[in-house]
Amino acid sequence: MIENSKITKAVLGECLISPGHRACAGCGQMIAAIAASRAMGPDVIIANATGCLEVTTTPYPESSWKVPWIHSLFENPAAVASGIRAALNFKKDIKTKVIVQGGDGSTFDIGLGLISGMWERGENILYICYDTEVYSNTGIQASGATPPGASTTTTPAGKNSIGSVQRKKDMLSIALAHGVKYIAQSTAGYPLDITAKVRRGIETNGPAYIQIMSPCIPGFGIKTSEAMQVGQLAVQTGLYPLLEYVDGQLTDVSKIETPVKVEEYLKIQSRFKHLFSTDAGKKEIEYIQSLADKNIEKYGLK
Ligand SMILES: Cc1ncc(C[n+]2csc(CCOP(=O)(O)OP(=O)(O)O)c2C)c(N)n1
Repeated sequence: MIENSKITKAVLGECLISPGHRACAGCGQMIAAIAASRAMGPDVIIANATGCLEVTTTPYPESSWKVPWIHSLFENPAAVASGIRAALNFKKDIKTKVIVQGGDGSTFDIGLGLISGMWERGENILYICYDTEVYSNTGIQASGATPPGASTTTTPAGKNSIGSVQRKKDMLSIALAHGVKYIAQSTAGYPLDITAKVRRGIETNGPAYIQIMSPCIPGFGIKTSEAMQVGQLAVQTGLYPLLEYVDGQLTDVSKIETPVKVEEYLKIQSRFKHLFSTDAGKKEIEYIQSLADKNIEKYGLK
């Protein structure tokens, strides 16, 4: 169903996360982070935002990470990474790569100003956003990445509510507007695609941004076995295409032979369950289908 030459070209390196972490069973973010880490190699320093990935891998004084890793605040890993990069540059160390990891709350919302500064300065830093489409760590609150129609603890579905009425912020366009050299999108449904893209991001001499949809078991309301399937359906519907931009040009998209209808993606997630029982919900499903159709058109996915 998915044609992507990159998927078969990933070179799997060592996984940098030890098995002893505390993420939920089947966590999509952990699947994505493990796949990302396989592209990083040993010469790397990671600045991590507050969020599930930080909390589940580094309960003080333990760490699951096999590489230097620093946590500061929810909002400032981009600035911390800038400082690390500046220190490495001063030491003439260009071999060591600097990576930021953050959730969508950190990336789309609270850390955005400092990310903007980092990109404005054109720094040689790879930023990876694990997009769970909510603030997972603090109890599934809506973020700027929450899609329309999703029920969250701050946008609960109910008699007079169809869930979130906000539209997902277009972070890829924000990155493009900053002239970020390498921009890519992937999902936890395609770990080899993630590994291949993180490798390209690391090899980029300049700012790189990779956004990975990472299904959250409680946030999406899915079974512990379903994170990869949901990540694949997100791609196969056209809602979350696998793609790459290099120097502002769309250079790679994964084609979808026969797009899957969004209902198939929505119906296995309890955050969208309410959409199937009311007329307003059915209208919202049509709207979500129109978003997928727009992507299919915009990126030439067929
Ligand atoms: C300034 C500040 N505001 C709020 C918090 C509380 N907080 C910690 S983690 C978190 C949510 C993280 O969400 P996200 O970035 O999406 O990562 P995820 O947990 O989903 O991986 C929040 C709101 C904080 N630590 N600092």
